Amino acid sequence: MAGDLTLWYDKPAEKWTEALPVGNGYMGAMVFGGGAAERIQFNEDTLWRGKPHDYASTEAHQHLGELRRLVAGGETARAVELGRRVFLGVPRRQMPYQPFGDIFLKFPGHETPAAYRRELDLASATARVRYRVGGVEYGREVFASHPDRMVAVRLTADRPGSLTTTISLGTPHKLAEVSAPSDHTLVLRGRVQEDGVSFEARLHLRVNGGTVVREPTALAVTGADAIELFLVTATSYRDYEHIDADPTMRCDERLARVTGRAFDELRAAHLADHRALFGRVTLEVGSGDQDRLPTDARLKALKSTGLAGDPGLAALHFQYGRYLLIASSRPGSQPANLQGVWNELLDPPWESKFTTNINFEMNYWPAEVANLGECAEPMVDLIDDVVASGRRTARAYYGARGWVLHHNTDLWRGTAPVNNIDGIWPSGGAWLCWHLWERYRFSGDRGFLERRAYPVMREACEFFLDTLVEEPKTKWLVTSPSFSPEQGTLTVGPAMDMQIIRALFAATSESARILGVDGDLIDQLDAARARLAPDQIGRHGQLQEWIEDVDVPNNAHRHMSPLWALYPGDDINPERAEVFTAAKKLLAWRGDGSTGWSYAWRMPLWARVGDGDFAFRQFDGLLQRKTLPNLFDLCGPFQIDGNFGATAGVAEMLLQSHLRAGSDALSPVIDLLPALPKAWPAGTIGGLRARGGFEVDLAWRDGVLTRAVIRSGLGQPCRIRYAGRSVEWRGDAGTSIALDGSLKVVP
Ligand code: FUC
Repeated sequence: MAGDLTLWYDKPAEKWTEALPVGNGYMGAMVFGGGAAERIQFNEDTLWRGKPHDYASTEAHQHLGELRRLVAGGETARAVELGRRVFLGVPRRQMPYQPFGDIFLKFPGHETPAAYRRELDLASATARVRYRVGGVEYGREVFASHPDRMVAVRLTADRPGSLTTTISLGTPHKLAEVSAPSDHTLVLRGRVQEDGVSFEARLHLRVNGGTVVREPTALAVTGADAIELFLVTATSYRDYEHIDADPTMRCDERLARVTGRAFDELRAAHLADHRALFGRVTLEVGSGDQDRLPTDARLKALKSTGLAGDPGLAALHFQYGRYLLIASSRPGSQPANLQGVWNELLDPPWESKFTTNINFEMNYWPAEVANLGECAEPMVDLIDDVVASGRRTARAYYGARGWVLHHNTDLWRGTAPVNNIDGIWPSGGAWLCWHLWERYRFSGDRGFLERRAYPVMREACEFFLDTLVEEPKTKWLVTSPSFSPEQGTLTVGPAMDMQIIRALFAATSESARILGVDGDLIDQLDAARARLAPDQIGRHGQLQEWIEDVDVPNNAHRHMSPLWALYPGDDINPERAEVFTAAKKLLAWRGDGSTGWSYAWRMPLWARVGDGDFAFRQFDGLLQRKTLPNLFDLCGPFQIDGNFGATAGVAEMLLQSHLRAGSDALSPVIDLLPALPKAWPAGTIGGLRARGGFEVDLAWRDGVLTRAVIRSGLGQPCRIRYAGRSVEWRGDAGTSIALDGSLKVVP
């Protein structure tokens, strides 16, 4: 039915990519739902290979001059050879995120369950399984509680004494062992490597009725009425420079909070916590016959109906992105990595780290607009770490002040270039700064700007003030050496760098003005900004990706780097008509997506140029071609960025607030339904956020806005626009205004 936010299936998951994810920010778990054999694979976000380590090569700086000379002189092959030899991190690859372990449950006789259903209910963040065997209905319920930092499992049967199962723990790690110290505890203890992170998981068992027999590494329960399991995990990770915490003590503490409390009480705490975040945003864009199908069948049916034929699935996918962010990124946890918090592989694709030339940032695109601002806190914390390690890299590679982060970081907060020469790209940290500035623009939180954002942005600026070089022909200031992610070869001043640095300098200078500090720096930034290589329009009328006009028409590369200033940036907009038109040309050249995230990036980009139908086409492509049965996004393999990017993309189709009504950063132009696709003629969205502390609810019919409610959180002025009309509004903090489709005030 419409609005039912449930993924469901009529058979167990066979593969990991069919299992259903739960998470509490720190821990993730994948529920398979097998009849005779249940597997719940779990993770903890601080379990990584490696140990505290600085990847910066201390000799790199000696070669910077030569590298720059080779790049500037067009001696690319030699530059590439030198770059690879002397300018990459040590070692060249960062460390991978690790799986933790598995809970296994065996149910003899349950090989052919009847009336089977497994589901993930997004509104309650609960995975459930139910089926019948021999006239008994069996149920399982799994949730990951953020307030109690554990995963809870409850097994039930509708006839007393019917639950018989063997419970064990497993792990893919070699240096680990499982024990059963009591008839209500299983312990998994180990290390990732001899000198690396140590870990412990504790599974606590509570049974109603029946008997428990302790085996060397398992607990066998016979004839119980109900069984409850509580899983806590811990590692020795304290921060990126220390791995000396005691996982046993941590497990003791975590378990002590849980063991004395009733399941219902723990569940109530979980529900209250989850609903407070998840319930802030609602979306309805219609319903159809496919609402009645299991989720995997729904995905397959798209081949004949397209996503337009299943609007309920679009809404489900949008909310799934919000669900996944809540489950993988909470204050105090690690941020969502390439796989969020879910990973079963010792060698996951791209090490499942934080890739900053698009993927990591995309994870956080929905945070502010989709009303989950606090879920972005782990990203802000990570930024503080990479400022510290990035200072060392700035010195070691460039002899510069400030801090730099290249195109990847990991648990150890590596900031040096890694992997290959495309890692020699200095703008990852500056892109992260954009998120700090945007967080201020959405929240208006001056304390955040002063204490968290501005100091970090100022130091990022210092790095570029020290390292930008003058391009000899044009005299523009450019980055060197650099790379346009992940195309071409070593270069200077690719459009993306210049756009990100322009945005950084502008935001930092404006922040300094708001805070009334650093007058000299403001002057320096404004002067340098005026000399940065500008957005250029090439001979085909396209926005140029590089300083030279060498773009190849219809290059459909997955990366949309030169369109950064169109989205997520805001500098390319209809007020700069020529550049805006050139950006559209390049966007059209890029065509449809390829990887999941590249479909997802095209969604907000097309929304920014007002083409809801083409944005929708990318959403459709993402779901038809790059989505797994559990609605996880595919890059090639599973990679979560496309889930988050699509959620941000849908928001961007329905509401935008990039421009300003005047000069104040907190006084936005709020565009209502700027890119509504024909596929969604009627619908409602509630609770999206606009910059300046606003919250917006919209309703439309026959493709036309019928009602908008805008609530002001900060008392800032705004201009509200729709279909060629606009109205100015300034309401006190806490007040709201309701408008009809002609923007007339209505009750
Ligand atoms: C970038 C992308 C790849 C992949 C990787 C994690 O390098 O170009 O497609 O997403 O990150």
